[in-house]
Amino acid sequence: MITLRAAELVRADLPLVRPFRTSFGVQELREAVLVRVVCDVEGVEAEGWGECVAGSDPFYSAEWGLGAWVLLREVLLPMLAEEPLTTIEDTPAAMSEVRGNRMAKAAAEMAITDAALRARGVSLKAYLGGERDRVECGVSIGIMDSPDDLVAAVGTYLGDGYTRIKCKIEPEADVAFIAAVRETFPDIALTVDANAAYTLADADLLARLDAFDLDYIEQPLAEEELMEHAALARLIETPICLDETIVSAKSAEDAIALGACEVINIKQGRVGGLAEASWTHDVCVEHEIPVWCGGMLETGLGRAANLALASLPGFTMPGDTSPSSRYFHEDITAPFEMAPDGTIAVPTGPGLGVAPLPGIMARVVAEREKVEL
Ligand code: OSB
Ligand code: MG
Repeated sequence: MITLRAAELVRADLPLVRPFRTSFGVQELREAVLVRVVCDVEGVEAEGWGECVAGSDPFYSAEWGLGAWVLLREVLLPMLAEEPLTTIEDTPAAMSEVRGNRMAKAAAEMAITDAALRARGVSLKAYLGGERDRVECGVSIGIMDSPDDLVAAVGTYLGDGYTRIKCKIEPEADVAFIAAVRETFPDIALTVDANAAYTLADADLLARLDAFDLDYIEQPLAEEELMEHAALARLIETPICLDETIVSAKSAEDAIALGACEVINIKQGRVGGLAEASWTHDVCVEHEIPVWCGGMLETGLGRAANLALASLPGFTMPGDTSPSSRYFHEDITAPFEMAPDGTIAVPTGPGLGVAPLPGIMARVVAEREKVEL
């Protein structure tokens, strides 16, 4: 039995080492909404932390940090405290009355999972059935001012050891930019992410990317456009990878059945938590769809969860699981570091295996609120 005894919301503001430009805006600050819980786990009191992946504004997804904060405070955390949970896996069902709001739910689930696993001395990797000890690191590069700037940035990241390069694209910053990268680096694993910046009417333009041997093009069209992605898949050779569209294991199943994607990016927050992420993984494995772990500029807390997830056997492509230094001068946990071979170790300690460092939190916490349960 897991009983939620206390909960607190914390916002940590971490400046990014460089601005991150995408087709949905420029981000310079990670405003991470964190959930801290104290649970009674079979008589043992344990603390747990979760991170909400939502951004500062509702431009990537309908959800955003401030909305998640209010929902966690007013609805989700009080709902989870109503009665004890029999097992960790009961957590999503205990919130199922609330429609959508998957990123907020995922943050609460992560905190409870962390607390319960800490009390039991089990790592998240072991709990999820992870197999890898180390995970390959890709990097997601924001839109640059010119093809030359992008080539320079790619060169720097390759020098650091990243094993896959993903470039954000948007109309006017696509074919010429990617042509320059491919010409300079003929053999690298290269992908692009459009964050829904195109429409099916752009199919001819997107087909020009076929010349660059991309592993995939990520989310070319809008979130809801399942049929249009399936149509686009018939017009271009580059495999389509879906990100925003995949909000559950069921939606992955539907997208695969329709031929809307050949690759899937799993983000635990986007699909509503770690349990749903592992079910989504299972669907992909069953259909032989390669998966990789997406990222949302998380702090070390969300990063730890992503690494544990990425250690599952179906995660066969390098994901956006970059080391702390790609994002922040100073992370809130002990920093995740990439080895020269371009891999990061999956945490093995109980729960997430990392926790916020009080000295750093004292500098970066912008807001804190106790939740009335
Ligand atoms: O589309 O994958 C995305 C960051 C924020 C929101 C959406 C996305 C991203 C990234 C960065 O691409 C991935 C990362 O390194 O965390
Ligand atoms: Mg994406």
